[in-house]
Amino acid sequence: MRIDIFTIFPEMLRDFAQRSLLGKACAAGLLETNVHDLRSTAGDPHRSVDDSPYGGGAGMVLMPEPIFAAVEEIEPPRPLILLGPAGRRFDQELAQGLSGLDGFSLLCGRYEGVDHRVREHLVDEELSIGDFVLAGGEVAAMVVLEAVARLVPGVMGNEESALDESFSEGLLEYPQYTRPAVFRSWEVPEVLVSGDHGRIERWRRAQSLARTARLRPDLMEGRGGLTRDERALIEEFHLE
Ligand code: JCQ
Repeated sequence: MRIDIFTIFPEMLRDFAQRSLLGKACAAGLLETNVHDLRSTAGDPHRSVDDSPYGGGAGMVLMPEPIFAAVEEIEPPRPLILLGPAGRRFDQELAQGLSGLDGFSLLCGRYEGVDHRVREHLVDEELSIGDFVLAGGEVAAMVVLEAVARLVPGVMGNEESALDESFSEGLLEYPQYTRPAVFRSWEVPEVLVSGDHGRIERWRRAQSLARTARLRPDLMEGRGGLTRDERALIEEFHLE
């Protein structure tokens, strides 16, 4: 998979893409990330990428020329996605969709915004990572990059873990524990040290269901609520 990123802070994204899981995926040839500096296509000696808004007002707007020039020079993989608060909300389903493509590209907006002609005539889609305003789209691009890359076949060490995780099913994870079995007098639940794998599976399922119903009723609603069997499972472990 190839992912191209356009930004005025290329070092931020290059550094991020080289680390941890992403770095390993790139080194293994499963993923190619190309980070492009929007300043390199600025037309003036000062490498300007922003200017004040027509009609007045505070702040600066990213100019169209350097962005169009950078994108047209490379013809990066499509869709070209603009990260910004006006976009469709990025979620696990969108991450799944993007992970199935041969590639896509990310454009990081900055300042008070991007010249609207970029949105109308260059970009394919705008995505938002949530209802808050960032100084720029770089952190949002990192979020998309990481969420998608870990779903690309072969990227995660354990092939099961990316899909097995309950979020793809609309559920929260069950509680996890590791050694020691007793920490400051707090014990690991007995079922997890019982060796009864059928009961462990049912306990985990019951925990995921009960935690989702209690902590994320919106997610529970999204999957159509609890079935009779699921309610019974929760009761079996006294989780209500
Ligand atoms: C991304 N949620 C919030 C800020 C304008 C495209 O234009 C702009 C982009 C940004 C940076 O992105 C965000 C964001 N998801 O603020 C202003």
